[in-house]
Amino acid sequence: MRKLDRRSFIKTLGAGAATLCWPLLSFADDKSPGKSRPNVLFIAIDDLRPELGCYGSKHIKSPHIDAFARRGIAFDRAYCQTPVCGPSRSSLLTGIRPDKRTCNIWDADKFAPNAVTLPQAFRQAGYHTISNSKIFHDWEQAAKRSWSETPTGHDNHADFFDPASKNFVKGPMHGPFFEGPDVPDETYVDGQTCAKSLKDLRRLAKMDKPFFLGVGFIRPHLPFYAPKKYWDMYSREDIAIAENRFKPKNAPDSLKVHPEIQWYHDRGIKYNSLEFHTTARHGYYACVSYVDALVGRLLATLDELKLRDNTIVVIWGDHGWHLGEHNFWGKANLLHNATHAPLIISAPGFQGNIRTDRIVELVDIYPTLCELAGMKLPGHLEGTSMAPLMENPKRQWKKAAFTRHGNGFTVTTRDYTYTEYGKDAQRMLYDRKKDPSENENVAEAEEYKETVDQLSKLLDGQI
Ligand SMILES: [Ca+2]
Repeated sequence: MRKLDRRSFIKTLGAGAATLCWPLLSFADDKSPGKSRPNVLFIAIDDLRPELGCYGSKHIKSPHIDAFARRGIAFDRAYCQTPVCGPSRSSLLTGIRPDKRTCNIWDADKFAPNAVTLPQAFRQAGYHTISNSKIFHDWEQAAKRSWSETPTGHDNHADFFDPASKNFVKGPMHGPFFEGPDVPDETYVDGQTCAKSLKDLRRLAKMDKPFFLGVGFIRPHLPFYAPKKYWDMYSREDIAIAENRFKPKNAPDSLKVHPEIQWYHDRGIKYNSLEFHTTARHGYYACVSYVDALVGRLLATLDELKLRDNTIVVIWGDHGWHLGEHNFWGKANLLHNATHAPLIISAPGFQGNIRTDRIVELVDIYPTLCELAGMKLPGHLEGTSMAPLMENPKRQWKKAAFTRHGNGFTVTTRDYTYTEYGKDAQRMLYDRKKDPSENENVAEAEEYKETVDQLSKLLDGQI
């Protein structure tokens, strides 16, 4: 058999799965008038890992997202295609996987300059499309063709409002890594994004065509800035820190921590000290609860306007995050915590309060939304519509997800995370069934030789 490159293989894999499911689906009439199509509320939460009440985390206060999950389907095994904000979004929003040429490209214009983007496809289908704050990371040309109105940017996400924070400035863009002043929600950019989105919803509800409203929340992305009341939802002494504050045993040199948190001032707290771990977790959790409250307002307004029954709602994170596991803070690596993302979808006509443990990828969101809205799928898409899985969450589905970062290629299966790094052939295998925290790389262990061989072939598209 000719050895396909990874990208061709993955495309083939996706097409195969789609063919398998196609006859079971019912499509809306593609020529139906625009207003008969469902609206889309597309909520991106930056750097949110699947550590929420609805994902089984009892220590996190996320009541609004949890309530939303009870009305939709939660995907327990959703994976990004690259664990960095801009490239992940470029892939998701164009429906194209990162290849060697594009894997670290932040700018959707350079990633796939001619691709019909997800919002563009909806715009072409008669939707009014709006982007508030961070949907694309960089988007000048993509924005022109994707959105019906000029998008609001996300440049002021690091502004600080605690007067004390001016004493902890590390650079022109970087103040302290956390603050929690007693200010209204609208002081920070996410509160403003929410307020504008609520106004937009009221305006869109009166339009004679359906809408695609993209709402991008910046938090819990660094810096951990949230109003005091969200910090107060947690007691510092109750915050449990990561137990595995060490690099995985036998990890290759290619596995590196991303330094992002150290770009910000540490406020005198020693990096990776116990106090640092506790404080940083507290800040992340406060930001999650802040954004959760804003999500609650969006959904309450959707209900008030009686739009929920005709609106697809998607909540997604662009990748995972390390909260001190392995003494890592951030993304940009190929361990499970960095590639595993939250994804919850509710759609008219689909049962709520269900979840699936089948493997899906963020590149699947584009075809899914097109199908749920009864639109034709653009031919360039490399993901697979999850609509059949939403109908039957236990059906047979993808056996693996694929992620790239730099020269690293990762395949994630139900039980394993396997990575190969470039020409120097460094590799990592984590047996997540035995070692869910990924504390020991067993790629070179004799007992895993056969597993490595199989996963390597899977990565190369040979099986
Ligand atoms: Ca991000």
